[in-house]
Amino acid sequence: MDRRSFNRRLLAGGAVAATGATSLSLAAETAPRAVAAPSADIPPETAPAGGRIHRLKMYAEKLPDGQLGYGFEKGKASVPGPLIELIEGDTAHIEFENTLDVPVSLHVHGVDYEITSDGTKLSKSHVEPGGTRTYTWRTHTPGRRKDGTWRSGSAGYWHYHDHVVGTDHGTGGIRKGLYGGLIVRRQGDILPDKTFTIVFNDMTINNRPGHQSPDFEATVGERVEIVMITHGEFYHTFHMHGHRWADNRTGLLTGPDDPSRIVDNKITGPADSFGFQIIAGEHVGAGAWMYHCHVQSHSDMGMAGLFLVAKADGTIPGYEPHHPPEHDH
Ligand SMILES: [Cu+2]
Repeated sequence: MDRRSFNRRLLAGGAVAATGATSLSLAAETAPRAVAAPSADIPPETAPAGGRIHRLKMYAEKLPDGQLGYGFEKGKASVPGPLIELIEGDTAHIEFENTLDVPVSLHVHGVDYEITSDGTKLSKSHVEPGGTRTYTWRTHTPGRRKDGTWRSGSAGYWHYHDHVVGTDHGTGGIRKGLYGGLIVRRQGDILPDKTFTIVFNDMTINNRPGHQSPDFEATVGERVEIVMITHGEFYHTFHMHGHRWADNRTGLLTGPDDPSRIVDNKITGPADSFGFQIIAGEHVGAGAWMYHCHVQSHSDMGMAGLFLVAKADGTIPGYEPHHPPEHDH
C-alpha cells in the first residue's frame, strides 16, 4: 500500500485516530516506501466532501524525559502531539483524559467550538487530574451571508495546545510539549503523500535540544506536506533549502495567473501556523537539504535540521547519517 492510498483511506474512512504514527517517534520506518511512480507524474488525489463525525480519544501524558505530550493512545504521547486531519463540514468529538498530576486542557485554533470546549480555566473547560472531558470541534465550508458578504471556510493549517499548565495561558504546558497540528482541508484540496509537523518552540524544533533537531525523509518526486507552527517567546523565520512554495492557504498555486507570492522563507511568531506542499527534489534532485530558522543566532544555536530527499534507489547523495530520520504521519 503506498502512502497516497494510506492518506486517502484515512480521510475517506474518517479514521483519524489511525494516524497513530507520531512525529517524534524515532522508530525506523518499516512500511515499504512508495518509489515506483513519482507523485508529480500522476494526477493527485483530492479531498472528498466533508460532513463526517470523528470520535477521537486523546490523552495528556508525562513523557519519560519529563516533557509533556498529547497522544491518541495511552503510553503513546509525543511532541508534537498527533496530527489531526478534518475536511470542511466535519465534526470531531475528542474524549480527552488527563493522566497528569496537574490540571490540563485542549485549546484549538481555527475551528468552531462552544465556550464549553474552549479549554481554559476562565471558562471552566479544563480537565482536573484523572478527569475526562469531551471537546467538540466543528468546521464549515465557505459561504455567503444574507447581507451579501462572504464568510471564510474552516480550511487551513491550524493547531491545538494546552491553555492551563503553569499559567492560565498554558505557558508551562506549551513549553514542555503540549501542542500539535490540525489540518482542515477543503473538498478538492490535493492530498499529500506524507506530512511532517515542524514546531519552532522557544529555541527548539519540536522540543529537541539545539543541534539535535529532527530530520525528515522523502523520496524524489513525493508530494510532501509541511505543517509549520511556532510557540514560545520568540519570532523566527522558517527557511527551506532548494524548495519553495506559494504563500497562500494551501501553499500551492491555483493556476498560472495565481498572484500568490512564491517564497522559501517566512516570518512566523508565537501561535502562528501555516503549511504547504512541495515535490521533494523538484528541479534540484536528491540530497540532504537543510531547513532552519533564518534568524542567524537561532540557526547558529542549532535550530536547523535536514530534509533528506533520497533517490529512487534509496540513496542520498553526499549524506552520512548521524541520527535516524523522523516518521511521517
Ligand atoms: Cu528562530
